[in-house]
Amino acid sequence: MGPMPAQSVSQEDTTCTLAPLRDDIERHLATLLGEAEQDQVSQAMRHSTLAPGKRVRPLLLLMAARELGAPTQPALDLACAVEMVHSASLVFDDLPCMDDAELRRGRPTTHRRYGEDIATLAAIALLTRAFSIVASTPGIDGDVKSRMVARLADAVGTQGLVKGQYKDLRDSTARSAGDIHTSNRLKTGVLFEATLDIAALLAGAKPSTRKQLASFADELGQAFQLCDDLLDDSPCQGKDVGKDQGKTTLVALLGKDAARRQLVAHLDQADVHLTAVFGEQGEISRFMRKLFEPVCTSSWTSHISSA
Ligand code: GRG
Repeated sequence: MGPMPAQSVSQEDTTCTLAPLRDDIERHLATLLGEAEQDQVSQAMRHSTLAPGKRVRPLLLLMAARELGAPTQPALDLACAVEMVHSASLVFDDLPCMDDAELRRGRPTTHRRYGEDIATLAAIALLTRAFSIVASTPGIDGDVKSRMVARLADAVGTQGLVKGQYKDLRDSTARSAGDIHTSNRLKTGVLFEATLDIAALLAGAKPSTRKQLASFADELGQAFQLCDDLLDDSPCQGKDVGKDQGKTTLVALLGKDAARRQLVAHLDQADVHLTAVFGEQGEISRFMRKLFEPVCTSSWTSHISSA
């Protein structure tokens, strides 16, 4: 396979057939983070969240909810809540005490634009707003909402993003492939898993469906992180280049070609779990193909298209 295009997982690639869903997400995020509040923290919340991200998590939630037959309006609230959690994690991740990044989603990072104090407050406010949205979404049974809140909290906490970030900050040199797998699962897979489980809970899906979706999320998380590592030295991703230097990533451990092969293997496995739930050629499978097409070998895309 030739070199990967710099814009390999760009907004255009991922959303050309999903424009209406993406528009719903953008509009609803803007409403939830309303212009009415003009203080610096609110501006910083909008700066980070309304910046052009790929919206992978909210799109997955909406597509899964739709395919599982869940109601649309609560799904949109929940999708935006998950994106706020993700956005908060990026603001924290970019802080000087963590990755010390200058650029995110093609814009100055939130602390570069508003200062570390405001960025920290904005990330905390995004996180608490997200939980408030989940807890107060109309049209969902109270017990189901509690389970969603717990699911999201667990994905953030000491067995989720926080642990993944800790391992990345303090434990990212001289790692084995197994350590990297764990770290990638915590940093990325667990939030995908919570995202899809929230859609499944909203739809009242059966345990076997939730299990398949959790396995899909794990494979997607591994593929996503491999993709991120492969693109670390690539400009035009809208974020700092070369942030993985000094870290043991799978790309550093195995080389780019083997890392790409692993990426394809994770995507193949991801599709097996998706197919078990939604059948062949479901909407999420097509989305996955678009999302990863530019970084994958043709064998993966033809495998999916002929499935
Ligand atoms: C309290 C929420 C919270 C987190 C604290 C800082 C931290 C712990 C975790 C950060 C973990 C982290 C940065 C994971 C990386 C996840 C990832 C793959 C980010 C890139 O996601 P994309 O490509 O980005 O979906 P866009 O910008 O398109 O949304």
